[in-house]
Amino acid sequence: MAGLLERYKNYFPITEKTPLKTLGEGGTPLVKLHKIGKELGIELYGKYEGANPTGSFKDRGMVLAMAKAAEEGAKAVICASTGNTSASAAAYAARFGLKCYVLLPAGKVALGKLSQALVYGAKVISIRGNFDRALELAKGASEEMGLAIVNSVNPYRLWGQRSGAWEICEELGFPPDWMVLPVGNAGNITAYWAGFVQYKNKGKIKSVPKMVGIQAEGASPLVSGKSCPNPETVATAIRIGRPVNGKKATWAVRVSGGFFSSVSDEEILQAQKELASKEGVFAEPASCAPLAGLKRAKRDGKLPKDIAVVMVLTGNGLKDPQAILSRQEEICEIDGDEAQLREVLMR
Ligand code: AN7
Repeated sequence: MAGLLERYKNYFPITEKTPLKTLGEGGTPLVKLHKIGKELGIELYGKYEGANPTGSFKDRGMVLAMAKAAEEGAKAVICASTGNTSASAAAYAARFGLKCYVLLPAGKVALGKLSQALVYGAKVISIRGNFDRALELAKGASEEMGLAIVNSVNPYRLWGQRSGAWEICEELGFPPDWMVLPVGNAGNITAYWAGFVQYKNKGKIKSVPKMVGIQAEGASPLVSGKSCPNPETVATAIRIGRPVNGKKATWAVRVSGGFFSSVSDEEILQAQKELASKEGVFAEPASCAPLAGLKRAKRDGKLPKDIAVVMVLTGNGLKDPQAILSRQEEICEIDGDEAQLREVLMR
């Protein structure tokens, strides 16, 4: 399958000099969630971004950011990350032949993501501090040392991530009524909105969905309107207190007629379990904040009936096995013995 850069050549700022490499990003499944949709009284879909090459939506933006960095002659890239950006940056840097530095909040990155950054050969630097501090350091170093920064302050990242919105319109044949995303640095929700607006301006769709952003209660600056100095949540991907794209995202949410809301860690983990056990779809905790948000909207009487809703399931559940195992009841263990097995199966 052609990569994103080939497929959307006419929609991206690509020149003859842009190297069109790919790892097969994009083209992810739009999964209809029959049971949960019925319970909520809506037509519900999940855009399963965990099917990207490094297991998250970051690959859509990273392929373009890395191609442009290579085109512009960069030798090395840098990013701060709660995990997924670092995994994606490390993989695409390897693919494009660039050196990669990643700054991670010490002890707060899911194991799958950390393993990825390491195996793809990035130089991993663990920062005793949170993501927001790591990003300040990365920005400073990028300016001082001339490294290309591949966080979502890089406009190509968000441009590439618009492709998720385009795929949804193409597959459904229409834009959804609501588009619901988990929000950390607020880049993806901004990118989706820009993607829908671009398609509307091209005459490909007639309307833009209401953009709905869900944050974790312990890291919800866009709900409270105040930055959050000590963000905390089980959804470490969105453990961010000062979203760099906060202003743009607030604008997008407002003009689209959507809203921001927050959900507790307990609701996030409950939604994760529900998505996996009722629909067979395993997404990491942050990715399940949208479902928790929809359930809350339903309880509060704010969810209209029969609307078409798409949630972006931003990252693969395998990224963070500890989120499951630390809550799992003890696993049934027996000897290699037929009688014992029979006894268990009859319970
Ligand atoms: C699974 O990797 O910020 O609101 O450094 O990994 O665009 O930040 C990750 C963010 C949602 C939030 N879901 O997206 C990083 C990082 C998952 C994520 C988000 C992230 P933005």
